[in-house]
Amino acid sequence: MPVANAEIAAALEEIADLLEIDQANPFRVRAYRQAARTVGGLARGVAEMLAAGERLDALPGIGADLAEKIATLARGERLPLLEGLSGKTPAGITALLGLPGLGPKRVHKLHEALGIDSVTKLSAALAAGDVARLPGFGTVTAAKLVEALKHGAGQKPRMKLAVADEVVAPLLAALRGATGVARAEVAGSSRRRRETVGDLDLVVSAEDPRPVMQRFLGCEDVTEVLEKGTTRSSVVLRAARLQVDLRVVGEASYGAALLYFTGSKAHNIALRQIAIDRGLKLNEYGLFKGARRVAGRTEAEIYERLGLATMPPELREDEGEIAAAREGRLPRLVAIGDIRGDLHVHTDASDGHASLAVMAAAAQARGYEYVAVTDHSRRMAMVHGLDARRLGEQITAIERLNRTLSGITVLAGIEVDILEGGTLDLPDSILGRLDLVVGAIHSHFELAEEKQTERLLWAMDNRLLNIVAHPTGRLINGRAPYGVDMERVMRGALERGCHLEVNAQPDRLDLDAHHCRAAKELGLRLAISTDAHDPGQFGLIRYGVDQARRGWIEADDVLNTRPLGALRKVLARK
Ligand code: DGT
Ligand code: CA
Ligand code: CA
Repeated sequence: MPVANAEIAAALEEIADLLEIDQANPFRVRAYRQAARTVGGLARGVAEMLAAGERLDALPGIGADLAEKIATLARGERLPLLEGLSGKTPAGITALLGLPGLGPKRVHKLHEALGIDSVTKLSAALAAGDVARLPGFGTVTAAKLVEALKHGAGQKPRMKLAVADEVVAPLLAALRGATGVARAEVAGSSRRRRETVGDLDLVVSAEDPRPVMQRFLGCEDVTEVLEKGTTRSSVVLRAARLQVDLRVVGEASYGAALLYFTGSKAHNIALRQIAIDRGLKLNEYGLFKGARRVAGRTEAEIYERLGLATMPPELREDEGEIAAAREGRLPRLVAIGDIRGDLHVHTDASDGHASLAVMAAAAQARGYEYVAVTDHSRRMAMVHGLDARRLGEQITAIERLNRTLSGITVLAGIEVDILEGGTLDLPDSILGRLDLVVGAIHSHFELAEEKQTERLLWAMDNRLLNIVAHPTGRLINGRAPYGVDMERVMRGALERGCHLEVNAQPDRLDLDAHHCRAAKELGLRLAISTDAHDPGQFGLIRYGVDQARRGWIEADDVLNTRPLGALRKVLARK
């Protein structure tokens, strides 16, 4: 199976951590960290680049030795360096690095003096006062650590959904190919399309569980078997150390098992209560009246017996979906097929990797009716943001391109910087010539909430601004959202005829599902956009749609489900 870039980056990052704890040469540590960032930021898969005969040592900061190691990881092979280092260092110790005040030297010392090799042991030692007493630490350092641990520091970050998807597909393919397997699906948070997943839960139906279980445990990606049984097993996968749970059931229980392991836990508990109220019993084997199974083959028949309409996994969070299902008012969630165009796309005029024509062709190949080109504005100098002159040239180029195209319209737009005071980075004279203006914050993330909120409201006061891109600025596992009163921003947008974006980049997903739900309740329409930087990224729309679905969004709540004519009317901001 192709190894995901994120997995390779995680392995390189782990090497850097382990080298650091091992007190290796800092330059060597930095080289691995840099390489992890480089690989993590590539637009294409390393495996794919190697298959095309491209040289990895042509990448910035990657020499022959690193290129070789990256290629080994990309082939899914074990890396002796990593194995050697992990063998030397207890598994939990890397989680200690990066806690406030804990560099490699102190981690080393905690291990040597107090035998601390995990966050759990650190917590215990802190509670006992051992850390504060250790020379070179003291009460201040200890107090900071206690505070950080209280806020979830040191916990393994959850895997981004898009990375998990790359892992799921080949696993399911392997299981479906095993003897006797009738159905196989991923359940859990992955099926509910949460933005990150803690572990994977696979459900398989087979009358004889042995062949599929054997195939599962024998997957080349498995590095550790946590639990091994006839019908249930748990393993840890190699590079990203992701846990995967497998449950094998008979056909008659498949729907019940899928329902149970899809969750969420809160949804399950609510369903079980409804069953009890009807004198029934619900578990992962079926819905039972006494000893007789009355449903279990499919999820739908179980919901039906419980008096509920079947609902998509994205809604199953016990946040009102059960009442809605009972009363027949479940939303008809937006689907990928409803999307008629993308409203946030970059070209090589700024930081995209492909030309205007190539991006337009890719949008057309997806069957889109329109695509908006929205390169960065001049403030983003490091990515060659467009000034008024270059934007004028791009508008002309788009007009020319549109004359050669049929079936798709390229809209002229911009992702204009929202400056610190809320003004836009380009004059109205040029913005007014565009089909749409997307605005975004790329600086001064640290402003106080009141200021940041007003900055966005002022920006939206400009009648030329249509959509605020990635409205909170968060990066999943990377950067907290900036402080902003999103409810005020949403109300402000609604009053002004402005809109907010659901950015589909897997590390953004911004707005998130809860914001989507809040927007829907207000009646604020959203754009779901990929922010594509190359033609391959149009497919990321799925991730935006999935989060919107988790937020109960229907097609009509989305700007870019509209035909071009209707979209233009909305964008006119009359
Ligand atoms: P994750 O893995 O943290 O991203 O989240 P999930 O939702 O995949 O949770 P996980 O893997 O712990 O369990 C998978 C599903 O199994 C969960 O969504 C619902 C079900 N489940 C797990 N524990 C319980 C439980 O204690 N009670 C009930 N009713 N269901 C449970
Ligand atoms: Ca899970
Ligand atoms: Ca699980």
